[in-house]
Amino acid sequence: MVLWSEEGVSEDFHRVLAPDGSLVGEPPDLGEDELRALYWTMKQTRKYEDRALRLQRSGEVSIISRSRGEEATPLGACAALSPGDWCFPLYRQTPGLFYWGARMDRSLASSMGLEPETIDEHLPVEEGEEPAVNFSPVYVPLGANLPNTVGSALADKLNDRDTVSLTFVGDGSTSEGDFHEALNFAGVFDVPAVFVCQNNQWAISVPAHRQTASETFAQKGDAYGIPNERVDGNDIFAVYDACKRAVDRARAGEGPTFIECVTYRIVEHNTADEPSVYRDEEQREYWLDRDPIDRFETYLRSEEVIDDADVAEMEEELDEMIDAAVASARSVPDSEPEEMFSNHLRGESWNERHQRAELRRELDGENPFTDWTGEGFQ
Ligand SMILES: Cc1ncc(C[n+]2csc(CCOP(=O)(O)OP(=O)(O)O)c2C)c(N)n1
Ligand SMILES: [Mg+2]
Repeated sequence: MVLWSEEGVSEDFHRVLAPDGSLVGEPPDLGEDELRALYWTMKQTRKYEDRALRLQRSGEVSIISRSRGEEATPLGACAALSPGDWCFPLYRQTPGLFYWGARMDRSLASSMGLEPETIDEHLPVEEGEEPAVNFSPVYVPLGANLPNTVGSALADKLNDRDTVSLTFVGDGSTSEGDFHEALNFAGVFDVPAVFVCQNNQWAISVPAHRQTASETFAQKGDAYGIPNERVDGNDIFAVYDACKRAVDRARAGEGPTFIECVTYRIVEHNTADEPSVYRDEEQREYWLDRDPIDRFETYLRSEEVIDDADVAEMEEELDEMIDAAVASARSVPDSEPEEMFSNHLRGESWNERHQRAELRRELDGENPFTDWTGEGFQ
């Protein structure tokens, strides 16, 4: 069976909520409050990213990668975690961070270059409080999060902790060596990890059918002895259901799972990209009809979980929260340039001292590269 072609992708996958919002499978066991929280987070992310895009266009935000049209994948996966678990996100999982209470003002301030990113940058931690889910800083080097996730899961296993480590990998990033090393290790050591492949069918300008000759991304788990599943990534119920089963398996000591969530990157890769120069925008129309928020909203309305008044109230509240987050982010003072070196390592290294000294010379208007002898850097 050919699942990848220039014509598109097969929709032969686990689906609970059809694109028209009707149920075609068993919905997960979620109460009304949880359903509303998922819907709220989808709306929050979309509004937040729209605002961040405008701020990028006006020069306040440096760069953003939106999750528009893909929200159900990171959200459903992160919602399946429990407090104390670990998550290693990439740059396209904002809904997962917001679900666990990450602050919009801190997120904005870091993309405005006003606050250096630290290990707790995105955590909903107030003074003296334990974090809910432990989020690592957002990874930009593709693939690097995967061995770290396996290390985190192995550490928990060796320490008899029942916490789970979950991470994401883009379709394109499955071509990184780190991906294969991490999955191999995870399979051999049977670690409590969940790998979610957010297959949005594009890696900047490279389509998924040029990325792999495999029929599916899910089947890559077979090579490493890791159970795997392919789901509709725009169906919040299917993603949550598959990830919850995987998280429960990992917590019960039954090892890792690899889940491919099929979605589509309906917008640019990031704000430095222009997709119309390399792809046929007809595909985009097709995927706009499969929007994860529209289908979930149709379902929630049909079940009378939300109505017009609820949606209007949520939108108003979110607009106010985002206005407040922008104002709060703008009030963060510039950080010292040297802070970019902080928080990478525990303690100090020779390289770090060397780089700090170079930067200081540059800021003092001197040529930073004059002294190659190492003198003064001991
Ligand atoms: C090791 C490494 N190589 C190249 C890049 C540049 N880069 C950033 S995103 C990207 C494409 C990633 O595509 P995919 O894994 O499908 O994730 P998506 O952006 O579609 O979510 C590339 C090549 C990088 N960040 N890190
Ligand atoms: Mg991709």
